[in-house]
Amino acid sequence: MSAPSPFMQAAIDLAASVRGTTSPNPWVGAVLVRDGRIIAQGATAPYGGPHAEANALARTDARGTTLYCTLEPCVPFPGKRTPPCTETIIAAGVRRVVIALLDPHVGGKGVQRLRNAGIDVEIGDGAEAVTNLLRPYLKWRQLGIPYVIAKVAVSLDGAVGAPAAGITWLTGEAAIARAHRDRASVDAILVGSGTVLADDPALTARPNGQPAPRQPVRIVLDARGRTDPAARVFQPTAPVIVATAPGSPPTWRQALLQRGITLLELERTEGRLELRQLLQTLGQRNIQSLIVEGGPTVHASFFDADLVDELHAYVTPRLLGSVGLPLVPPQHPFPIVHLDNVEIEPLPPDVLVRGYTGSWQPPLPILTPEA
Ligand code: AOF
Ligand code: ZN
Repeated sequence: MSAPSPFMQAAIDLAASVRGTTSPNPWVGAVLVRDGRIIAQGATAPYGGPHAEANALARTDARGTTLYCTLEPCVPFPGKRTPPCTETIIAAGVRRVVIALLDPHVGGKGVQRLRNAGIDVEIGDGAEAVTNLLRPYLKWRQLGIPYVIAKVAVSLDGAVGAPAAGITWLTGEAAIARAHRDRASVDAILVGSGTVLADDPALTARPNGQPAPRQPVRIVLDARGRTDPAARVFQPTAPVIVATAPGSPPTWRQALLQRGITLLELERTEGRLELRQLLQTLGQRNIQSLIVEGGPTVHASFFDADLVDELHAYVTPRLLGSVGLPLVPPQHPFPIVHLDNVEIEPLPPDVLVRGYTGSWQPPLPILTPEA
């Protein structure tokens, strides 16, 4: 598929700039063009606030202009929080609308409404780029479960740390900053009880060293109730969900509940927590995207259940040798994984390798709405 036009690229950049701040709304960008020049632009506000198109149109006289938007403008539906963008566009006198992608929630009705009002509508400019940008939203809309990113940090010999040698942290400043930006752009972060016991992480998003205004939900998998309710992750800086199994100690549960933590009881299959059940529950709570940060058994369980959509592997230039803890734990099933759409980002001295696993494929862009 072809590259977006420059105006659509500008709208995509706006959408990307608000990724993770609008959920469960999709992050959308819109630019208004007159005589070959951008005269106004907008991006989606946090949930409940104005949409991208409304933000762009509020800023100028839009009569006779072309509006580029990354997603199909919305139409009325029960429970809607903002005025429908189609009506705002029509009322503003826009002449032509260029849309990258249809919104599965709108299903072509927005395009139809604009065309019925006599507006020229073109669909498909930048469709591939917007599909990738909106992968979490599209998967959640299609399957009702979050888009899962597995994040790992590994040495050149595939180890995630060497506690016996006092090495629990591998990456440098640039990689840490990148990981915090990613945390700030998702709805939730998940770790296993082993990571809480070993590292006592806060699991907050701190891009540029400062806490992000919107913190991801923190999720801890703790089937047996091994974690200390006084751990840093349980401090009330962001919502916390603990997924446990039947039989974890009632006193431990009570201590967590007293801290305002949400407890989910999951079934166990062959001794392991039902992760699909967890994702369904999270999807129902409007969690569209999730970073799984480990440790190795948690990663293995997610990969083994074929629930990982994207891998972020930070590779750090050292060998941890015979004391290294392997990324793939021995005795635990772990599938072969090939990545596609691979991007490589140097974060000296580390390197980030990112790619899609293909576990879920976004639907092909629909270019013509059904009649
Ligand atoms: C747009 N532009 O920027 C976004 C859209 O409850 P509301 O009024 O906020 O509407 C939410 C729905 O609007 C959401 O489910 C999705 O289908 C669409 N999001 N639409 O025209 C935007 N964020
Ligand atoms: Zn809208």
